[in-house]
Amino acid sequence: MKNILFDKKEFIKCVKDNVKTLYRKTMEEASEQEVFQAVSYAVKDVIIDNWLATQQTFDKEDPKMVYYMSMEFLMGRALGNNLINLTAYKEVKEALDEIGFDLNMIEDQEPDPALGNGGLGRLAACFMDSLATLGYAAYGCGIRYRYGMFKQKIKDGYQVEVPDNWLKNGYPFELRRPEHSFEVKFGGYVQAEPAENGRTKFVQKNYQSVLAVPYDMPIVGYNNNMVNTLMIWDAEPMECFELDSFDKGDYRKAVEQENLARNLVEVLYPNDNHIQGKELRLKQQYFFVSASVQRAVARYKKYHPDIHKLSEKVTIQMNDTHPTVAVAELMRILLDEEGLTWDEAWAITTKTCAYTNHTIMAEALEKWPIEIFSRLLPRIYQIVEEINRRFLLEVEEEYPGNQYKKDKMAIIHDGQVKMAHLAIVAGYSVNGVARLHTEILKKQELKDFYELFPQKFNNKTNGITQRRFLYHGNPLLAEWVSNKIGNDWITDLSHMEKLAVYVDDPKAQQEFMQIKYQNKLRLAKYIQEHNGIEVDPRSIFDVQVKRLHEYKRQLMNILHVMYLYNKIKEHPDMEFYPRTFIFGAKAAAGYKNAKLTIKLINAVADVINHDASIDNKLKVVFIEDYKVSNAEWIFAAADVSEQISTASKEASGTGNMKFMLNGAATIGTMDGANVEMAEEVGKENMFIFGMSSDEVIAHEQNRDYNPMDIFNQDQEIRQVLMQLINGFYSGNDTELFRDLYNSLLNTQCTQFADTYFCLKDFRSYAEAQERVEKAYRDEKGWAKLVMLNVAHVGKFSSDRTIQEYVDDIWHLDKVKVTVTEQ
Ligand code: HBZ
Repeated sequence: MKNILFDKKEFIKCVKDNVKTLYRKTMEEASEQEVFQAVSYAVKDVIIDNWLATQQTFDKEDPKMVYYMSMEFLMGRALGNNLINLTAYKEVKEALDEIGFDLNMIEDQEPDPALGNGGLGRLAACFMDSLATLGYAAYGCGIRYRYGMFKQKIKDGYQVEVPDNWLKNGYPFELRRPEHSFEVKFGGYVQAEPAENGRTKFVQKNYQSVLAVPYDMPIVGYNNNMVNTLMIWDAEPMECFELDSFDKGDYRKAVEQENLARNLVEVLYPNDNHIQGKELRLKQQYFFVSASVQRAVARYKKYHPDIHKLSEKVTIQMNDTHPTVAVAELMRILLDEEGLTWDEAWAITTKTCAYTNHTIMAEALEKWPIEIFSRLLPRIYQIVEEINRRFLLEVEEEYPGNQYKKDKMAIIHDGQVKMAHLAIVAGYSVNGVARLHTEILKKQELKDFYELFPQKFNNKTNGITQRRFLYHGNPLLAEWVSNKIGNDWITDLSHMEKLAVYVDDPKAQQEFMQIKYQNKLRLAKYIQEHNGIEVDPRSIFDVQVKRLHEYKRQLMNILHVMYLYNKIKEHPDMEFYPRTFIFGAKAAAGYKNAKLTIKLINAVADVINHDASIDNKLKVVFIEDYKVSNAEWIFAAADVSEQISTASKEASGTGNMKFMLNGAATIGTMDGANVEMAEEVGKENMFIFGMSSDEVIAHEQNRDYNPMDIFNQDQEIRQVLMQLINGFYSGNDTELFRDLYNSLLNTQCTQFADTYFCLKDFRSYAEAQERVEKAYRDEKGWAKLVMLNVAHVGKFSSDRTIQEYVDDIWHLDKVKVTVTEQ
């Protein structure tokens, strides 16, 4: 397709004009940040025409739309990605080169919009990219947090959290849309009043409210003119205070409303797979959900007279339970504003809302105390109570007299509102994010619900977008792949299969490994600049980057590094292929053991990296502030990908797929999507170790695991553990790592010792690492292995995942956008 939208000369002129009008400067005078802004506005100009055309096509063709509701969208930088998807990256790079600017430098000026924690938020971002690329009408609905995920500094080995003021220079890709603002009400009480139709209507009184104002961000599809919208909501005080007459002139209340608006969207909660249960968090949830549902209904009504057919044009996907109040909010609108009966409203809601579960970790299951819930959302609470009452009648009918079942399945029980139960009862689809995960949901966590509603349950194995994580992040490999098999992989990753014919070709192998080496050089330079550590690009780059969580077992990884160090010290002449262990991870601010693990990794790095006697055989690097932008470089440079969660705990993982796409070999457990990766590439082309999920679950149920047995029998493990409490890595401060030691060996108040089986899996892990080393020594064999991984990565594109959501859950219509120059 000819790129009618991009003209080099015009583009340069536009950039220069932008610098002039935005900053009253010439290009020579402008700062790098100012040039970034000017370039981004020029790119936005190009996008705007497609965006308009897309909206016009929607208005004309009236396709069914998905509203993807998520508390988190971990978008990462937009400039480079937008250029890739506009198929204008090369041209813009050349244009900027001509006037003496380096596109990479300019891209580097963009803050990472980090409105998410980790996997769940990044998945939402990949889904937005795939929806636009596949030509489906979609709105992402989220919150415009003033402060996103904190920036991480490492001081004296400890994590320090620094606020992420990503909006401080203004964000060029967003568009404020005040004409689509909605009021959102909190608190007060509900009054029953007689309605005209003889029924009762419920009116919220004496409430506080804020104005939800959307900011739209363009989501550019790849080479198809399509531009979808991510709408993220800001909160502003209501202009005229909508106070009851009784409250008029109530200054205190007016100030409270202002404060509410300011606090609501102030900051993203930095917890991954963990719920804090803070009142403000529930306010955030209702705030963006209410505004989004109101907008969805308003848009539908603009074009359609019959609200009963809402589900033919609108579907709402709830990204985990965080937006689950959507079901009650939709009921509220249908009952109180549209005047429908309960049965009518319920029939619509249960055809419109669908739920994705992302975790089985108990501490991540959302439960709200009814005190908070009913005080903050009185009408919504009433509706949830009614949903619960009717649902329990259904349970009674199915299991007469079974009080135990009712207690277990109730939406409201023990003084709490259980959001997952609400999502399942009101949703038409419940999906897990990898096959193993979905099976565990069906057989264990959600067994009762699966028994009652088997038709609702389905699996959608996660995926990632190859446009960001290969095309943009690894341009050398992307070009190589295109040279070998053409460009089709960009929009259909299954084409990677065609690389299989090259895996034994010595020339192709050599090219492939040369590219990996170049990427390792690029990362080594980054590490030198950011960490001041010199690493050898010829060593094995062994990488674990992801959120820090005990179940992900960064601790087991670093314990293994300590074990290797002991071995090398004891046997200086043993064969050992040099390795660089690279970590990157943010820990939730209040998560003690996670933060202490970061300190331990840095402490071990400090000792090992300064020990000249080991001849640079081992290096340990902790990359500060792991985020989407540096992740792209890290994946590209990895030889070994650590996916070592305790089996059954990682719902899917998506980093695993990004490494595979970039030609790294996985060392991992049979957990999450690793299982399906092994199925695609063959177990023999991965380094699988550890207990199966069934074994883990059996130990948990039987409570028959005692790590002390291992400590007492395995002298090498014992030595490593003793080094946690003998000051070896802590300048003689024997207490510094005591909590980690205790977590591995002593039963904690609520949890058994070594909850995540680090010691149980240790030997098997160490043995798998020996296999990795042996395999790496065989250069040809290694090249073949990692090339096979790339060739079999096809399934793990988010394009495939989204197509499955469309086919099985959403049933969207494909849209084709044509642009005529306006
Ligand atoms: O969702 C992750 C899973 O751990 C991971 O296995 C999966 O691949 C990914 C995408 O499906 N879950 C999360 O990232 N969860 C959260 O970030 C989270 C954030 C806030 C919460 C609870 C969970 O309150």
